[in-house]
Amino acid sequence: MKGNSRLRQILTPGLIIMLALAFTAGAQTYPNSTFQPHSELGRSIDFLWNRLFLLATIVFVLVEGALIYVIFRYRHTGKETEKPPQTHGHAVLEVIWTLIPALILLFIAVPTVRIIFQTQAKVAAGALEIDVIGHQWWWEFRYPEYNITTANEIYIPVGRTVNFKLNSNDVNHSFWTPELGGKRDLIPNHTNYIWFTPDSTMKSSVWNGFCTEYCGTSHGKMRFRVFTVQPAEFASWVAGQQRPATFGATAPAVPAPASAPTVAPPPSNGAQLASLPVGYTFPHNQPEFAYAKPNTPIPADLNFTKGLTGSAARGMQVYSSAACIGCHAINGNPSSVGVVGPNLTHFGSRSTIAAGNFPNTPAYLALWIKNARKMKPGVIMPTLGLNEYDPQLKKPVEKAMGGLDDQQIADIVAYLSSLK
Ligand code: HEC
Ligand SMILES: [Cu+2]
Repeated sequence: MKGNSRLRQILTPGLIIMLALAFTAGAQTYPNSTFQPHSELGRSIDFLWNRLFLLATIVFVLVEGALIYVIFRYRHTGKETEKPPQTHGHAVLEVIWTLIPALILLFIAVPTVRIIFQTQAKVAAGALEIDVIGHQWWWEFRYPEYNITTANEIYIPVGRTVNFKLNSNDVNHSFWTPELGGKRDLIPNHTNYIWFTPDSTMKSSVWNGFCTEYCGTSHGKMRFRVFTVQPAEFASWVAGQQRPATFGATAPAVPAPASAPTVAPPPSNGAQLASLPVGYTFPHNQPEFAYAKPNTPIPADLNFTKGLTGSAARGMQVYSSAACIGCHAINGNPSSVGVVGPNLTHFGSRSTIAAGNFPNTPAYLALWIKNARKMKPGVIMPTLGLNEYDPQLKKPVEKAMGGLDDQQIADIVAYLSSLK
């Protein structure tokens, strides 16, 4: 009797917690969840997971149930008068407990092997190829079919199979978009592929992507975004990306012409920045899912002069004679042909800075250019703000090292933001 009520004491709350978990699990959509897949690849893996989980649950309940039953049913009561019958070898039992695991393994192995072959198969003809190149700690994306190079954000049309060709520029990385499918490693000197088809019934959406293979200091900040858009939206995005940079292929004279676009002055300090509304929407003015917004704090000691207005025309001059051009390419700006950092040709059309870490607004961009190494530890991009402390060189940036004052940075911000 005493044993039974103690059992109830343990089981009742346990059951309530399990039921509560089961109900809440279905009640909400979680960011970065693999349980609502939006491609055939995601669904295959989800199916396999469900199958294994179901079988494992059945085994668990049967085994633990039998165990608990036997423990209580045959517990030592002190009233036993003689030893129970002793069994040595039991052919039927032996056969049963060999057969059951064999059957379970069969139920696991058949779909597993089938899905391994399915997910490793070569992609069908007609897929959209996207070359993915991992860098510490950002993503380069190339569309050979359209001759486009971009970074950290991919656009793919719903309903068309995409074949990602995975390579790395430095160390191992891994490509993963939890809600669409994945993951697969990017290995130096070795090409991997992963392909899937975003569901054709999907409305235009944005998904988070991650590096899931530790690759150094800022591995956790190596994110990307996938925009699944309608075919017509994709076509217009492609057309936009194929054009050279929209702002001034030839450098205009300083001071800037009246028509030069300007940006609102970046605010003065981190606290103010954090409270700014995140000023971008996508796709095409549809609000984004809240969870796809970057949420990376700004270093508290990184400030920017109040009330500056940038000039894109001046900014192009400053940019084109600064260190930037050695690392960044802007198609249409003949002096900017570097390949160390992300291609900036259409930087103004991206929603984030620095591999999904900060919203692409003038305020964040100004701080990024001023001290990228404070915003994202370890990056190759140097600290460029005059008198800013470079955490890697462990000294402040001087004029002779190419240090830029806040007005020059505001001008570059105006220039880069105009590159839609
Ligand atoms: C030594 C090479 C180097 C120099 C010089 C350099 N950058 Fe960078 N830049 C990088 C790298 C690498 C990244 C990617 C960092 C990351 O996200 O991890 C980057 C990222 C950026 C980004 C974010 C791009 C994106 O899509 O997320 C911008 C904007 C940028 N740099 C602007 C500039 C400007 C403006 C200058 C000059 C004032 C400059 N960079 C100088 C290497 C460089
Ligand atoms: Cu990584």
